[in-house]
Amino acid sequence: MDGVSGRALVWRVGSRVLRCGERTHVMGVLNVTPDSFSDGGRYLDHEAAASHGVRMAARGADVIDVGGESTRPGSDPVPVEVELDRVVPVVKRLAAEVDVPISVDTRRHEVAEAALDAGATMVNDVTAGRDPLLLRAAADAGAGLVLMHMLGEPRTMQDDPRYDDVVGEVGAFLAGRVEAAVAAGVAAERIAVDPGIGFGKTLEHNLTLLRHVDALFELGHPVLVGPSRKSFVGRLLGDLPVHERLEGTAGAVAWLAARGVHVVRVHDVEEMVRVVRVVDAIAREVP
Ligand code: HH2
Repeated sequence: MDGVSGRALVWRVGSRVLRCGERTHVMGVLNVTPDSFSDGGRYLDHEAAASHGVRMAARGADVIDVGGESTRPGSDPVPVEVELDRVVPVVKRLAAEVDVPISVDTRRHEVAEAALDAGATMVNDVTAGRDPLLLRAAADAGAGLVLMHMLGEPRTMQDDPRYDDVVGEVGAFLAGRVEAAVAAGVAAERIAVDPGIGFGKTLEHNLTLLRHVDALFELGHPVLVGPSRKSFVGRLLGDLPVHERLEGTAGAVAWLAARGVHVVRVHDVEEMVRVVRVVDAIAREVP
């Protein structure tokens, strides 16, 4: 199957090597925010956040992604001090308590630097390194780096997004951002790419990107996709609210795993680990 042709792909993250061509890896989402679209307010307390991170690792997450700023459509940026206060203590606790890489979901170099100092070994940037100092911070730390496509800003990104060829444009953007990251000193084998489901895309754009996700394998980097509980799932199921999108998310995750996508970013770790284990067993030959 073409979709699994990236079998040999590895992703270097700090001192670890994720063999993400061999099976679908699962990144668990930990939002330390009051306003994230699906779990806002649940893990704002550091204790609750850290316990949830530990639970996700125990349930099979390969990476825990800690974020302190919602980037949902219409959201406003939070002050950097607020983001630091939310994220850094949780990263520090988790880095000491779990044996999987901790990622920081941020677009700011100050937060990336502080989280990397606190024990994170990956930076997940929804702006794909718009802040050049963030790329430098990732390079200096030898961190893994996720470069995601977004059209515009969270505040306005869903106001009539347009593309002539969404798959081609997203792919070309990501190729350009990989070049920028490498120019800033990030080793190529530390970089993963993400089409940014829901970030400046209509329902049809999201579906087209998912349908043709294997086109991104040509970039030669691990491909990470975050379909979890997103509005396209709700829309397809008669406007289901966010907490009723588990099965729809499972459908998208199963599709991505069957295509050979390397990492899925999800909220419901236990359930989605079960989904990818079954799909991987069917779709992938044991090496
Ligand atoms: N989606 C969200 C946030 N960060 N990072 C990557 N690489 N890919 C994604 O698809 C992605 C992401 C949005 O989801 P969530 O974190 O649950 O919501 P919020 O931004 O409201 O905190």
